[in-house]
Amino acid sequence: MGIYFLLLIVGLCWGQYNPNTLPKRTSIVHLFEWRWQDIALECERYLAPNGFGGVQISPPNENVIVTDPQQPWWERYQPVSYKLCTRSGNETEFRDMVTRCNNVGVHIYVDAVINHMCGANAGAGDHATCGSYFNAKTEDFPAVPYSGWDFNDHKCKSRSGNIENYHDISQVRDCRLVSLLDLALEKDYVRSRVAEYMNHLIDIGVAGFRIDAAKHMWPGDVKAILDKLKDLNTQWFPEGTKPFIYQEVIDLGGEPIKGREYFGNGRVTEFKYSAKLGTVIRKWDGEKMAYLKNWGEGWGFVPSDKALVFVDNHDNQRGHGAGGASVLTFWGFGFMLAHPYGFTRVMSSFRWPRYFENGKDINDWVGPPSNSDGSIKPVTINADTTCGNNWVCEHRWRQIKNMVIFRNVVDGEPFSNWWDNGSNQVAFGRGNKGFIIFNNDDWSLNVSLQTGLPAGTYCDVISGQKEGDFCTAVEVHVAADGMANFLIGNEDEDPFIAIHVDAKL
Ligand code: QV4
Ligand code: CA
Repeated sequence: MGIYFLLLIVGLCWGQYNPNTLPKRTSIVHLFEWRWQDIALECERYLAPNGFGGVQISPPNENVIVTDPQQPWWERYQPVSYKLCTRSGNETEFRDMVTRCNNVGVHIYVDAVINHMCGANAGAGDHATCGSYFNAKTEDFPAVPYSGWDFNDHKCKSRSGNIENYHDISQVRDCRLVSLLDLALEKDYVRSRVAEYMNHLIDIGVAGFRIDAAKHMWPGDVKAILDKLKDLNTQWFPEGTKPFIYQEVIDLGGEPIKGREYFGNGRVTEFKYSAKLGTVIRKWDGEKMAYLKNWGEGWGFVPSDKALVFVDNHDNQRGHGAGGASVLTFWGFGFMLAHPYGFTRVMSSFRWPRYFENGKDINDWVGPPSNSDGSIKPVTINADTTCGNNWVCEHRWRQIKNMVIFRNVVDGEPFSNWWDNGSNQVAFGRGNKGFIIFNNDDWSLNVSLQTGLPAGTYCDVISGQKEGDFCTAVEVHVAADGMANFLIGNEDEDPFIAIHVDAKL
């Protein structure tokens, strides 16, 4: 009885840490603000062929329409109901996207905004993406339905009703985050409305959820909601598969609320990861890449199997949330995708007209590329495979796409053959499947190292790639004893080289 009981318990709790991607699919991409029909197309034409495991989508539930400023990206973090209609599309388009992406093995992860409804100052009327009536002042959301009884007003002890002190854990959970009406998640009625919404998405075929603002919910309340969730749709997932759960808990240290409080529910976003990687690669605070030898738990991060990691996210690209200052965009992708720590998420964003005043981008609110009627512009694909209409499509940059593939190829291989020059030239391998080397010093790198790889000619997947029987750029020759020579000028466009066994001639 013992072993079976243990397996049952492990089986019951193990699921929500597992990203539910197909085997050897080790990353997801955040297609921030993309329309559902464009995501469906991208799954079929690009993400499946290039080994992406899934897509994090913007919140799919009805949100308030903010007019001052004009439809900011963050209006989607102000729910009005759980109806599936937003500027990204309606329920039919949502269902089509999930089906088509699942059918090519690219799974869908929903940004679930379940801590709150819209801002207290959002007014009353039907200015919402599905036309539902609501009244923020009376806390009336008939399209759910929620009424004043379903919010935390009586529980919050702060003067303004908003969170004023992040050192008071009750305020952080029971008061309003920037005035967003805070749901009373201890009530079974509210938990049931939220679970209904998430189960509707599970029925359609989604693989998991980003839990927005998880720090602002009591871990036990989140657990009570998750315990109401169904297993995933067996049309695409094995019987008994639990939804993948990753909770947004910004914990850079210094606050009483810690990421580890949420481990019972699933993974957490490890914000220390992108903040620290940014300082190391920028050589701030005396940091240097040689210190990355014990990267991961050695740096005080959560355990690897509890971490969702990223280099930048939709908030800190804009100075919202935390970790913004040191966050870098491109360099970090290479290191993150090569290193075994955590489950990785790649950010894919849109351009907006940045306008800095006193060091702050006052255009940080600007929403996705859109037409005069407010509809979001389609993602057009140029002849050179880049995106048009001001979609950045970082996930299509050769270096990033190739490192997503690198991570798939080396999946399961140990971190090995570390080398550093005591400064900012470092290298490491992944067993006998891959090897990467960086030069972040102000002088060139010229060194022969043990790669752990089988002998042969490898195409560097950063400066180019393997096409047919040729390398389009730098080649690396690995000798019979696994040794190879690396030359990286510090002026090189991308001062790092990555090779793996699927890029071997
Ligand atoms: C403003 C004032 C308030 C005032 C209020 C009412 O700031 O003090 O009380 O007016 O007068 C938008 C505006 C914000 C405004 C608020 C309510 O930016 O100025 O308050 O609306 O009208 C996103 C944006 C927020 C945005 C919010 C709702 O980042 O700027 O607020 O959406 O539209 C913490 C949390 C963390 C959170 C992070 C941003 O711990 O969980 O802050 N990150 C997640 C999401 C983030 C989202 C939310 C949470 C809220 O990643 O994108 O906030 O769902 O660190
Ligand atoms: Ca709350």
